[in-house]
Amino acid sequence: MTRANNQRHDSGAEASRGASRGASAHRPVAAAVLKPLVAVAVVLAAATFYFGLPQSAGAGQTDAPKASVTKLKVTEIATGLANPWGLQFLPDGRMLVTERPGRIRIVDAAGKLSPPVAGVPKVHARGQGGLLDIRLAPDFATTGTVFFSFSEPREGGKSATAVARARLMLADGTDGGKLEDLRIIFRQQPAQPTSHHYGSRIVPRADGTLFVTTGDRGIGNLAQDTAATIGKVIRITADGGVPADNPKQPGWAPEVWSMGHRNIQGAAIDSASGRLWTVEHGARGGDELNRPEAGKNYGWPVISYGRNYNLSKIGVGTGKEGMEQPVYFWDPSIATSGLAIYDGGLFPDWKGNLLVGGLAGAQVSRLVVENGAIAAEEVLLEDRGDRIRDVRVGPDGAVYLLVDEGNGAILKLTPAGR
Ligand SMILES: [Ca+2]
Repeated sequence: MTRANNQRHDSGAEASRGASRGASAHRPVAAAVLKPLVAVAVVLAAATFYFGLPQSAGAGQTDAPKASVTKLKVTEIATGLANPWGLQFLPDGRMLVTERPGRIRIVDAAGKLSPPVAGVPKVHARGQGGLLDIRLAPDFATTGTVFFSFSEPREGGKSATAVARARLMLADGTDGGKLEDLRIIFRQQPAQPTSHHYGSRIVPRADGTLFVTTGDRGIGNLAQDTAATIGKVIRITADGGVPADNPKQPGWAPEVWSMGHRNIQGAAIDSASGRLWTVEHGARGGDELNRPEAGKNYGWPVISYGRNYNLSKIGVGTGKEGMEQPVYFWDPSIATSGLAIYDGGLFPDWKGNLLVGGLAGAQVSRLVVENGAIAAEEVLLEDRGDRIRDVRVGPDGAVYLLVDEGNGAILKLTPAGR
């Protein structure tokens, strides 16, 4: 999302000022109340500018020391993809790539695009909506099962995030293959008239269940509505059921794993620890890295390090009892997108590092994790101006990136000289 979009879509703070859920995100506040609030906010913002971050930002929670510089070779291996969103390697080395308008392509090592895979359902391809992430099931080799997320058209022009599973029938040659036995296994509730903040990433776990990340649909308070599957991390079985060990807090929708998220477009499991990491778009200066745990509340829109675009405070500030702090946040925002945890062999120094794509930031942020905190950061590719939508580690250990444009591309990162 661009900074302009961020601005247009930032309705969380308004919704948090005592407004009733979902109904009054844009309710005007009486000028008599607003003026002193704005004045206080401007003073606070100025104080922050001069005296640094609010005290509750822990050491290493933002602006980490610079990591060592990596000399990279960047190769454009495919072009002609329309707003590519999710990338997944097939066992044969080819790539499945979603295009947001509603197509899945198979891309070979030479960068050749297949015709669209047949059988993709109709998607709500408006605003930030459309076809989103795609993942292979852990048993893909024997079942051909794939999962994909999309903005599903609902009644009355509304839409919501959904996840489908299907069997991918791969044909020989240049044919794109087709999806069979398609079933929707997750339907976000309730549907909304907006066309933004859909999330979403799918992360299959070794136990056969899936994490699905969602967004707040631009209505921040729904992220705190425990019955809504909006602004949440969701965990479901491969058939769409509820895993027996989901947190199931009182009043929570049974699929909810964690709550209080704004718009999670990056998620990955660290194979060493088995822990889930996510990145989410914040408001201005509030993009977050989290490690969501079962049954916890990550605070949006009650707490945030971001500010509204008029610099006023969001919710109650940066911290509150019972709400989790982000592991790390970006100020200024980079508009976080895909997340990968490096586990390849081509960059031995990157083992276990988090690689976070940035859209508006037009970069990849390499984060060095030590004892669960961020010890150092390197900004990669900041001289190119590419909006990075997804980040994947290939079977060859190279890092593959999707560039979000109407004529989008796949980039491959390898060490310089290799
Ligand atoms: Ca948060």
